[in-house]
Amino acid sequence: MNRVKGKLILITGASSGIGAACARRCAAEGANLALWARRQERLEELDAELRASHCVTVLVAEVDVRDRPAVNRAAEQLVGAGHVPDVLINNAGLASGLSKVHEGDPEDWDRMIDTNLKGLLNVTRAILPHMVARRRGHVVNIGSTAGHMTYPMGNVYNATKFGVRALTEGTNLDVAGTPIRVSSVDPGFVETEFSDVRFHGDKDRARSVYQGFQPLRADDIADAIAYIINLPEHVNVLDMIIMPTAQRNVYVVDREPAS
Ligand code: NDP
Ligand code: 8X3
Repeated sequence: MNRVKGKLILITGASSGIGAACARRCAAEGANLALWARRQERLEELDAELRASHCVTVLVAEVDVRDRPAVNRAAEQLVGAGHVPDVLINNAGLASGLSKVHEGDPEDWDRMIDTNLKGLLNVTRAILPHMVARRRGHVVNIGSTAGHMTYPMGNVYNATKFGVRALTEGTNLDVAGTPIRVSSVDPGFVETEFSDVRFHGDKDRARSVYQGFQPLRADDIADAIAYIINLPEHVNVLDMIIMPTAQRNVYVVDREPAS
């Protein structure tokens, strides 16, 4: 059943990967969209594509989730125009680097902690009060299998995603007494720009992450999110872990040997 048609869905990190796939999926179901990311030109291209193919309203804004005043301004703009999101998909996030903790670059740590944890908090703090005030809403945080199990050199990225899991559980407790739902979707390997970003643009290294097996596609995660946000109001998926079949845990993957 389609329960999102006509609703407003705010997606952070909508300029690529999972966020863009969610935007396409939600627009196809008739939802109106607010799309945030830093790359405004990517958002504008997506906006044009969605408007051409679906009869929905799309509001795009260049927002760096690390920039709390910018997040607050963008939220006030939305809410001030009467657009309180029915669903918030806290998707913006990244890994930066892959090193032993005693060899890591503190700039990478700041980038991950500021985006994955503080950025998610900034957006939640700006939007959730409006959901609480009208006693309606659903927050979907994108965590990771990296938030359930550490892997070698994952250290700080793992810590941020363990933190996202704690924030999902904590936020769910904090909205007790309201009908608001808080969910987490925790994917394993999804082939997006994620590894390009992690390896600072080293495309060969990024490609090697997904070689020899069938990783998830961003659309697979958008499907799962669409399932969760279309459930009736008395049903909340607290945490959904989704892995490629070939991935058995965070670092055990059945890979075909290179020919
Ligand atoms: P992509 O790199 O393709 O997309 C990441 C998105 O986050 C981009 O739209 C990017 O937009 C946005 N973003 C990054 N930093 C900021 C910021 N400071 N402010 C606003 N937006 C930002 O990767 P994915 O789609 O794979 O990643 C989406 C989420 O999924 C992340 O939270 C990631 O941790 C999580 N995840 C990914 C997995 C994977 O294997 N790919 C597995 C498990 C979880 P822009 O650069 O334009 O700002
Ligand atoms: C992204 C998946 O395993 O590369 O969260 O950390 S992993």
